Amino acid sequence: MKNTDVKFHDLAPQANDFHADVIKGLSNQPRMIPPKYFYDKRGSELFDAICEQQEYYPTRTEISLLQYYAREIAERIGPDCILVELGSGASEKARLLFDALKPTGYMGIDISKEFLLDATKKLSRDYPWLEVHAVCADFSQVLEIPKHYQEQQHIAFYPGSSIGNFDPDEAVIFMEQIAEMVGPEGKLLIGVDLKKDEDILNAAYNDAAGITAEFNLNLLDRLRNELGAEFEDGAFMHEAFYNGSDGRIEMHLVSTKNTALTIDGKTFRFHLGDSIHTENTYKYSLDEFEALARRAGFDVEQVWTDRKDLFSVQLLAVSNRP
Ligand code: AVJ
Repeated sequence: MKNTDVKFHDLAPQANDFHADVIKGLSNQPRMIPPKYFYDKRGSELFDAICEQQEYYPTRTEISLLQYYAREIAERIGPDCILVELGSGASEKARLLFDALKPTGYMGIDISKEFLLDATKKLSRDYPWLEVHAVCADFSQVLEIPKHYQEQQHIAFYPGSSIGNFDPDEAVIFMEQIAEMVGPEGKLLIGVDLKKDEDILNAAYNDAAGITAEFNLNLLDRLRNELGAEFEDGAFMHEAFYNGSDGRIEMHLVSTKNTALTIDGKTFRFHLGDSIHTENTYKYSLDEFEALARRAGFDVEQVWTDRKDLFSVQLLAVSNRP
C-alpha cells in the first residue's frame, strides 16, 4: 500500500429513517426518540461543545487516560495489531495510541461516508507507515477483517463510553458481535463511564452554560426543520437526571404546559410534565461491567482509571472458557 492511500470498503449501510423512527417513537408509551438522532451537523457541534464543559468529565478524563497509559496499553497488546475503531469519527482518540502501539493497520468504521473518508485521508497523511482502511458501515453489519491480516491480532477500539447508550442486554449482544469480529485471539479496548457521586453525574448532564440543554432541544429543531413538525416555542424543556435504580442518566424533553405536537397530520398530545425520552446513558461499577463483559464472552485483562475513579479504559480479551 502506498503512502497516503486509504483502502475504502463500502458496506452501504441502510440510511436512517428519521421520519418513521420519530412517528414510531412518539406513538409508543413511554415516548422515546433514539439518541442517534442528536447528531446532525448542529448536534455534533453541540456535542463537541459539551465535551469542553467543566462539568462534563468523561471526554477529557478518557483522553488523559489514553495519553498517560498509551505505553502500558501498547505493551499489553503487543506489536503489529490491526486496530478497528467502531464509530471512528475524526479518529482523534486512536491517534493518541499510534506512536506507542505501532499497529500494522487501522480500520475506521463509521456510518458517515464523507466524514470518514476525510478523516482517514488525513490520518494516512499523518502516519505514512500505517495501513489505513475506511469502512462505511453501521454497527449492525458484520465486518470481515481483510484476509491478509490473519497473522495480526485484531483489537476493536470503542472509546467514548457510548456503550452506555445500550441497555445492558443490548450491550451484551453488541459486545458478542465484537468478539465474533475480532476472533478468538482478539481484544476489545473500551471506554466505560463509572458509577460515582450522583451530584457529579447530574452536573455533567446539566452544565451551567446550558449546552447539554441546547443539544437535547436541537432534536426538536430537527423535527420542525426536517419533518415539518408543528409545536409551540418553549413547549418543551431539557431534563436530565440520574436514575439510581436503573444506574443510568436519563435525558428527556418535558412539556412545560398542556400542548400538542403535530407531524403529517398526526397529533401527539402532552400534558404538563409529560416527556419524550431522548437518551439513556448507563454507568457501571467495575464489578458490574466485568459481569457484563463475561456474559458477552470477554475476560477483563486490565483496567485503567483516573485518580478520582471517574472513568475507565478497559482491555478485554475474548475468553477461552467453554
Ligand atoms: C456520546 C453517549 C457517550 O452519554 O455522555 C453527552 C452523549 N449526552 N451529554 C454521554 C451525551 C448528553 C454521551 N455519549
